Order: sequence, then C-alpha cells, then structure tokens
Amino acid sequence: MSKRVLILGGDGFCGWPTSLHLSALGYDVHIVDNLVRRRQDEELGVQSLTPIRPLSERLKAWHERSGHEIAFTALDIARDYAQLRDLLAQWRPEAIVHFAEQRSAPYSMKSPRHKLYTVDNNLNATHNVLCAMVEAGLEADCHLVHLGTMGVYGYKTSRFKLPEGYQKIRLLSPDGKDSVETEILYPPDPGSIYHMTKTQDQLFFYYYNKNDGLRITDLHQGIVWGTETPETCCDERLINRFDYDGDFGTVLNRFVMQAAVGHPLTVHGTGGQTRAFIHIRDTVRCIELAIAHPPALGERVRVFNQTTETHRIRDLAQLIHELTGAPIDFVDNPRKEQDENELKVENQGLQNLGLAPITLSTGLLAEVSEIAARYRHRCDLRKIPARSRWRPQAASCPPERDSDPVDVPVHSELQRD
Ligand code: NAD
Ligand code: USQ
Repeated sequence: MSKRVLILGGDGFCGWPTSLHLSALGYDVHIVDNLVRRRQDEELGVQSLTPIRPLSERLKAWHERSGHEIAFTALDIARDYAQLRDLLAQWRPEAIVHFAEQRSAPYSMKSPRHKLYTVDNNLNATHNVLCAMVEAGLEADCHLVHLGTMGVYGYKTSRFKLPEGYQKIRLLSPDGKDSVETEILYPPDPGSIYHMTKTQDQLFFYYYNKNDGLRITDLHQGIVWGTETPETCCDERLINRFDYDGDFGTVLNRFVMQAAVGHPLTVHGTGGQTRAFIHIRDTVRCIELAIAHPPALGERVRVFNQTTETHRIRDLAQLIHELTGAPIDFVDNPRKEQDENELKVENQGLQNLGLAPITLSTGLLAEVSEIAARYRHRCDLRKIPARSRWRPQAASCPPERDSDPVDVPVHSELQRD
C-alpha cells in the first residue's frame, strides 16, 4: 500500500508542485487548504501572473494526465481544530508536510491587522497540527515535515557558517570561573512579523518533540525561485502560481518578470543584502528526501537548511540587466534591514541524503523569462512597487491605505472554487 502523505497548504506555490511530485512518485496524497491565498490575491487586487485554475480543476486535470487521485479537504487548520484532529485520526497519515502559513514578510507588515492575522494564523496553525497529532495518537507513526525559513537566523554578517539549526555554546557560571558546553537552537533574529512566527514555530517543535516524542523535520528554506516543475508543466491546467506583486512576489522572480514587462528592476536600497536561494524543483525534491528519511523515534527535531546558493541582490539585478538590458532602479528600501551583509550557510544535510543542487543558470532563468513573457499581458504594472513599510512613514508622506486582511469563514472561500 502506498504511503499516505497529508499536504497542508497544498494549493500554494510550493505545496501544489510538491503534491504533484509526491503523487507522481506513488504516494497517496491528500491536500488540506482553506484557499486563503487565493483570497489574499483578491484582497490585494492582484492575480498570479500565470492563470492558475481552481483547485477542483487542477485535481481533475492531474487525474486525467497521471491516473493518480489526490484527495482534498477544505479546512482552516488554524481554526478548525476538531476537523483537523478527526482527519488525522481517521486517515492516519505517515507523513504530514506543513506549508499552511501566511508566508509574505511585506504582507505581515502592512498594518496592525495584518500583523495580528499573521501571528494568529501561523502560530495556531502550527500548534493545532502538533496538538492534533498527539490527540490522534500519531506519535510513533507519523513524521511532520515543516517549511521554515532561513530568515529565522537573521542576516547579521557572521564570521562562521550558519549551522543547520543548532549552535554549540559555552555557558559561563555567574562568576565566570566555570563553564559548560551545550547545544541550543541558533539564536533567532527575525526581520519581520512573518519571520518571527517561524522562530516561534521552532519552540513548539522543540516542546512537542521533548514532551510527546513527535518526529519532526524543520526545513529552513531560502527564497524560492522558478515556477514550473516537470509535473506542473505537463498541462496548462496544472500551471503553478507566479507571484510578482510587491507583497507576495519574491525578488528573483520579480526581477525576471520586471524585465519581461519593461519595468526597471526594483533593487531595495543598495542591493547589498545577501540572501539564500533555492529553485522550486529542488524544493519538491528536498521534501521527497525529508519524507524518505524520517528522524528515528526519540531523535531531537531535525533541521536542514533547504537552500542551494547565496546571492547578493544587486548582483542578481546586474545579471538580469546583462541578459535582458532591463535598467536597474535603486529604490528607497521599504524594509528595516541591513544594507549590506555577508551570508555563509551550512547546507550539507539534504545533499547527504541525495540532493544534487540546481543552481542559478542562464538556461533556467530563460525558462522563467519565457513564462513571464507568455503571460505578461496579465501583469498589472501598478502592483509592482513594494509599498508595505516596516516603520510608520513621516506625516508628509501618508501610508498606503490597505484593506483589512482576509477574515471570512472558510465556507465562503470554498464556494469560490
Ligand atoms: P503560499 O502562500 O503560496 O501557500 C500557502 C498555502 O497555505 C496557501 O495555499 C494557503 O491558502 C494555505 N493556508 C494558509 N493558511 C492556512 C490555514 N490556516 N489553513 C489551511 N490552509 C492555509 O506559500 P508558499 O510560497 O507555497 O510557501 C509555503 C511555505 O513555505 C510557507 O510556510 C513559507 O513560509 C515557506 N517558505 C516559502 C518560501 C518562498 O520563497 N515561497 C521560502 C521559504 C519558506
Ligand atoms: N528585494 C528587493 N527588491 C524587490 C523585492 C525584494 O531588493 O523587488 C529585497 C528585499 O528587500 C530583501 C530581499 O530582496 O532584502 C529578499 O526579499 P524577498 O521578498 O525575495 O524575500 P523575503 O521577504 O525574505 O521572503 C521570502 C518568502 C518567505 C521566505 C523567505 C526566505 O516570501 O516565505 O521565508 O523568502 S528567507 O529570505 O531566507 O528568509
């Protein structure tokens, strides 16, 4: 019998291609999603650059193409605790992949209500999953794979490589005469409310692993770029989402898309920020590897840095400029972050399990560029600038008026699909 995998957030940018990839490998895949991400597009008055289909149509198309069925349950895992628990107790997944959080740093900083929504959604979602796993009696049988972020470490330049989750330290006695060596979670240093929720997820994992023996892998993922995987590009109805707007669009995909529509590349500040990156095809492969190698019973939370390379933002802009001729615009940075930082990352864990990293190449950039060019007529140029600010603006420059974050019962979301 094939292994049962529950994908929380399986309609999203990473969750959809992962669901297809695991289904193609023969896993019995079941998606849970409340489709809030589609409603956030409505809230922001924007749409994915690629024409993503309703989830029901996606699932039908996948069945037609592959012969595999993917089940879907609509629920809000941050609110519908009892339904989540019952689903776990009845279906008894052997692995759960948890993508179902509000994942945009700018969205989390738009207004007090967006901060409240992000904290409420992300912390309750993660805690509900852990609590339900215990109540459903899945301690020994199920492995939770969570998508965390490289941003939990913060972006201060360090003399050392960032470790995979844990840091050896020496604790000094109050008089400084004695010391003891130990290992702790790397000191968190979140750069946004969104990133802060991911640092708090780590404590939930630590506790449930220690207290209930849950087996957990936390994947500290870098910025994902690219859009298609072999499964999503086999039928236009399976196409993955491509976010380009100032809230959900991430930097490299934004630059490629900006070049395709003739918009200057929007480098924040000096562009001296160095960040970790991974291609979407490696995302799905890393999750496959994490599922195939669960921690042993009694093992502490396993942490992998799910990233294949680091790049400085202005170097990426320069590369796209050289490939396309698009001009570079150094804009005021709406975020509170260091202008310049170095970043060295330990990332052997997933490679030891068999990941052969895909790194930035002109061929792969051309593929993203081709998608961006194909759908550029769907782009709304007004949605490109990043307007969400980390600090209140001066009175002479009033902030953008944002609508409230989505806050509607799940049932009306479902009627849209
Ligand atoms: P996404 O917003 O495209 O997908 C998240 C999915 O979860 C959406 O389909 C949404 O509807 C669903 N969801 C959110 N809250 C839910 C809830 N309470 N109940 C049920 N469903 C809910 O995001 P993504 O880009 O696919 O990211 C997935 C995960 O990976 C996130 O946790 C994110 O923090 C992490 N991550 C993403 C990136 C990236 O560059 N995209 C990088 C590092 C880490
Ligand atoms: N940036 C620009 N120009 C732009 C957009 C962004 O210069 O048009 C800069 C930002 O100021 C920042 C960097 O590029 O310094 C990265 O921004 P981003 O929006 O690409 O990525 P980020 O906000 O860090 O968040 C994304 C995902 C998030 C994930 C995170 C991984 O949205 O879910 O956790 O990447 S990491 O960055 O490693 O924390």
